[in-house]
Amino acid sequence: MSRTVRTAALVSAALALVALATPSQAASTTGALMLTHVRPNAAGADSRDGTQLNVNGEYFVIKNVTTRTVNTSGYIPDITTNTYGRGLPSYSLPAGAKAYVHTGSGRHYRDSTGAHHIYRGYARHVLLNTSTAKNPDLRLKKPGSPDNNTATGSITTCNWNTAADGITYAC
Ligand SMILES: [Ca+2]
Ligand SMILES: [Ca+2]
Repeated sequence: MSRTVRTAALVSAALALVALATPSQAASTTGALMLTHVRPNAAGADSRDGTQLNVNGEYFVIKNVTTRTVNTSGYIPDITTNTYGRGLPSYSLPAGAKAYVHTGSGRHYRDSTGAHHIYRGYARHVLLNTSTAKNPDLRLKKPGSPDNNTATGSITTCNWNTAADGITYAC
């Protein structure tokens, strides 16, 4: 084996190890809550005859990465292309638990799998299905932060570019 071929083989093996060790997308946070997944494009048509459909089929998922209960009140989801960053409602998310944060209305609850569901109360879809102009597409910010499409107060982010119908993406 020539030196060049051997080196290439070693590099290839090293890259394969890196690929195994690192998720294709690694969620992260500098705070108590972490964005882990997002479904920007709810399954089925978003609207028909002017009526918004399946608004709760649009959501993002947060995880409490701490060892204590965290209240989600006031955390700001800042969508970087608009100003629909209504603060999250009050909800006590247990240590290590995850919550689906739905765009529409509903009663917050914990389902039989242990996942929690939080409702933001919008009457329309707010996460862009196609968002290639900005990176990230969504920031979750500390309570009291501005929804001004900047990184101020940001603790965790998610980017999806073009979202297919009814598909969930890792952040
Ligand atoms: Ca959407
Ligand atoms: Ca925004």
